[in-house]
Amino acid sequence: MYGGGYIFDEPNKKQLREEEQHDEPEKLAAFEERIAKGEKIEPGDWMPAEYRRQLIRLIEQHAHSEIIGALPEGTWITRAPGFKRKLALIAKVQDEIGHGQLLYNAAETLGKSREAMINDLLSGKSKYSNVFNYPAETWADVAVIGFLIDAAAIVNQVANAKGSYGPYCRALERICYEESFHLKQGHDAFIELATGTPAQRDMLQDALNRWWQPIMHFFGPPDKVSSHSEKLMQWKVKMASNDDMRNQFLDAYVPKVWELGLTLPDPALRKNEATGRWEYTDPDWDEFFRVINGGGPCNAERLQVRKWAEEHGRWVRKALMRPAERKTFPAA
Ligand code: BYC
Repeated sequence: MYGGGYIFDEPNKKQLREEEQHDEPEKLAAFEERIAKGEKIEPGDWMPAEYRRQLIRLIEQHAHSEIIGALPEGTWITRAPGFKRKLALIAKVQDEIGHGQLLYNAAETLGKSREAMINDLLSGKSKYSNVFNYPAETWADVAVIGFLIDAAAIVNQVANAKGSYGPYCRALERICYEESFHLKQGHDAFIELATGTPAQRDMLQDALNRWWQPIMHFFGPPDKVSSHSEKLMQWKVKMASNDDMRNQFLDAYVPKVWELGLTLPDPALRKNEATGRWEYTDPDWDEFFRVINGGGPCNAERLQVRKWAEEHGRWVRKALMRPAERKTFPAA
C-alpha cells in the first residue's frame, strides 16, 4: 500500500451511507430542479449518493489520466528536437501534472482522499484514459498527442466545464486555458513535420495511422453501449454524449488533417452533409475494453513508473507533512 502521509481523511463512508438512506424523493426532486435551472452544486450541498459516486469515479479517472498522460510525452523531453521544443514540452508536461493536482483537489471535495485515489490507481482498480497505454515511438507521436489528443480533450472539457458540479467545472475551465496552449504547440509541431522533408511526413503519417484508433476510442464507447451516459447527462455532469463529442471532434479536426495532404486510416471516414454526422468504420471496441482493463501495450509499464515515483517521493511527503520531525537548524 502506498503510505503517502497526506492530511486528508479516508473516504467518508459514513457520509455516503447517510446520503443513501436520505435519498428521499423530495430531496432528489429539489436537487434535480436545481440542476435543470442550471445551478451549480457545491461540496456542502445535499446530493444523491449516486451523483457523488459517479463524480468521484469520473473526476478521479480524469486526474489519473493527467498524471499518467504526462509519461508518454515525458519520455521525449531529453530527445525533443531543439531547445525551443524541449522547453515547450517541459512546460506542457509540468502543466499536465498541475491538472492532475487540480482534479484530485476537486475529487477530494466529494469525500475521497488523495491517498485512497492514488492507491486505487496503483492497484489497477481505477481506470485512466485508454490513449496513454500506447507508446510514443517517435517525435511525430508527440506532435499527434499534442495536437489531436489535446484537441479531443478540449472538446470534452469545454463542454463539461458548463456542467453541474462547481469544483469540477472551475478546474476544467482553468485546465482548458492551458490545454488551448498545448494544442497550439502540438499543432505547430504537427505542421512543421507535415510541411517538412519526405522522411518527416512519412514519420507523421505513420504516427497518425497508429494513433487514429486510440483517438476514436478516447470519447468512450458508442452511446448504445455507454453505461453511465444517460444518468450523467441527466445530471449535467456530461454535457454531450460520447458519440456527439466524437462527432464534434471529427468535424473540427479531420479537415485540418486532410488539408495538409495527410490521410486517416479509415476509407469509410466521411461527413454526411445531409445529417451533419460523420460516418466511419467502427473502431475495434474489444481492443478498447482490453486496454482500459489493463491489457494495453503499456499499462504495466505506466503503473510501474507511477509506483516507482510514489515510493521514491515518500520521504518528501513525510518531510512536508510532519515538519515537527524535521531536524531544527541552530539559530543564526
Ligand atoms: N479511457 O459509460 P461510459 C488529457 C470507461 S487527459 C478509459 O461511456 P463515461 C491529457 C468508463 O470509465 C483527459 N476508460 O463512461 C493528459 C466506463 O468504465 P467503468 C482525459 C474509458 O465515464 C496528458 C466504461 O468505459 N479526459 O487530456 O460516462 C497529456 C463505459 O463508458 C474511456 C477525461 O478523463 C476512455 N477513453 O464516459 C495530454 C475526461 N471511455 O468506470 C492530454 C473525463 C470510457 O464503468 N471523463 N471509459 O468501469 C469523461 O468525460 C468520461 O469518463 C468519458 C467516458 C467521456 C471518457
